Amino acid sequence: MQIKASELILNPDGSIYHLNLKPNAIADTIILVGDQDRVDLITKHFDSIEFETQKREFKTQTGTINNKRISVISTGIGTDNIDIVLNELDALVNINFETRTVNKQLNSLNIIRIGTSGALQPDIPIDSFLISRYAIDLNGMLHSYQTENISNADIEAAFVQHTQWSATKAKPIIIEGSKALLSKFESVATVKGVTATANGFYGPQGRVLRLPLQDSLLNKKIDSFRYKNTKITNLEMETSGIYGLSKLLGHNAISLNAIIANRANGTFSENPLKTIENLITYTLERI
Ligand code: R1P
Repeated sequence: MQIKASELILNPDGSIYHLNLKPNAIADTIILVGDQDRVDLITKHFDSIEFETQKREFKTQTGTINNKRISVISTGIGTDNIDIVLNELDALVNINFETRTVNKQLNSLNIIRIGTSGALQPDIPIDSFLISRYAIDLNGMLHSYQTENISNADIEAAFVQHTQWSATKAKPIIIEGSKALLSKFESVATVKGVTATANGFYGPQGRVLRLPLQDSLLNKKIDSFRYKNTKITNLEMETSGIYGLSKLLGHNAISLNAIIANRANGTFSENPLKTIENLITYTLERI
């Protein structure tokens, strides 16, 4: 079936609408970052850069390090942007832009997020590296898709009950990251965790500046949630969207978090840039 021009939108040069990329411009291994300035922080380690483009917050550089071709793409903030990035990346490798049809043979990407995040548990040190074994989607974006086969109903029900999750908010969904990529990137230098993905930075992550929260105890309830010795370790704004859409589309994804804040004890890294640079080096050594 042909995908209409209003659904698969291409720019006049044949590149995909937001990412501004043509199919051969991306590698099979993709590093996603939130901040567009982080793209150069990563590719400065590359041996060569063959291509770069930017539209809005979506900046891409594709290059080579140790004979491995990698694309680094900034997503901006939030799972609304992740919806754009994951769908357009998948289109680049699985849809023929000439015929506007889905390829018979589907390709699978390896997607690695290098992000920043705040820890929720007091024992997770500032400046540590946390790998998300699972993501818990608190933001609702994935509910636009059919998620029955990627969710974990038992843990989700326990979480909803423990937190007395408001029925006016999107139902949380718990999604597992890629086991293969987890074992590739975990080491004694990493903490394994469950990453909660919120749909905002302030209220949705329990921060109060001037506005009172719908549930002022929610962060405490998230902190104290336990399921078979598993606890929720950190909060950020992209991982569940990446895990959910990667699973649905047949890609492998893992999220590596530089812990630059600890929400449980109110501390913030003295040198967050150094922690991010250390996580970049750690990731590139194992990729
Ligand atoms: C909020 O300041 C942003 O920082 C975190 C959050 O997920 C959100 O995107 O990640 P990045 O540093 O990767 O953008």
